[in-house]
Amino acid sequence: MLLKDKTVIITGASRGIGRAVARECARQGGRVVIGHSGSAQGNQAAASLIEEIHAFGGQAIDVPGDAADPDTGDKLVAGALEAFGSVDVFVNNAGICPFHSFLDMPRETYLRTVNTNLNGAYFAVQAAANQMKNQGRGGAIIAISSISALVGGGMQTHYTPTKAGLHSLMQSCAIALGPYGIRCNSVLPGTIATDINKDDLADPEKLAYMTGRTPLGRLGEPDDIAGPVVFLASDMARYVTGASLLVDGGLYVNLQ
Ligand code: NAD
Ligand code: RM4
Repeated sequence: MLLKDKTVIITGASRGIGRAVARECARQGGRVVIGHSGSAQGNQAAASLIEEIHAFGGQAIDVPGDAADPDTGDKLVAGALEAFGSVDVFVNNAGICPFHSFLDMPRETYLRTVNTNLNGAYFAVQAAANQMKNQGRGGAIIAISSISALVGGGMQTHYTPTKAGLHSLMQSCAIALGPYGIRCNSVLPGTIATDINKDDLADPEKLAYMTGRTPLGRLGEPDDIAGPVVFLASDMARYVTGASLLVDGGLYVNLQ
């Protein structure tokens, strides 16, 4: 029960990595706030996750809101306070990666990616941090950045800067929020099989290439990310701030 009595907000938590993180946080005793887009699919997926969490005796609510909207962070905090009375952990996970070549990148795709992955995240982190500061007992903020914060992708020129931006945001926020006992860290997943890369990895050559590059010999699963997030959220990581944790099966270091 590493997160007993902690309220944990997770954005983009209805599916993929966010869902696995939310489930594990609830298993660890956290009171979970499931952020999701508010689409019909999102509502349905959030409802099924709440059911799953209730089934093992956990606590969870959902709060819809577009991650790109600067007001969504305030809504998530308000929902957490209304249901559970505090915000102790904030996990910024919502993100998109519509793979596209650089020279003809549509402006709309670039702007939507940056707004969803980084600009909305900035204000959501700010909202959570202000609430943690007012509570006066610290907190933990975790950004789901990526291995792509450190390396490039020819079809990800709009995406990798957002992941580097989140990584950098956590480093700067670790300094800005350290005096309040609020720790800020990022998790850098490698390639995890989810909806975000389903089409990309449908190409058997790409799939074989990504798997072959990974020393542990397989792509990641959403559950592989949950443990590291719980660790950083928990008091076991009480002296860890401004850090980043690669969770990539060894993909990053595999030069030769
Ligand atoms: P996913 O597509 O399964 O999940 C993305 C989540 O973000 C979904 O719940 C989706 O509803 C939500 N989301 C997207 N746009 C949103 C919006 N405008 N408003 C609210 N919610 C929105 O993919 P995933 O792999 O689980 O991705 C989660 C995070 O992990 C992303 O930030 C992604 O960049 C990051 N990541 C993924 C991988 C990977 O290989 N899958 C690797 C590194 C980092
Ligand atoms: C990650 C990484 C993965 C890719 C996903 C979409 O950050 O680049 O390889 O599949 O994004």
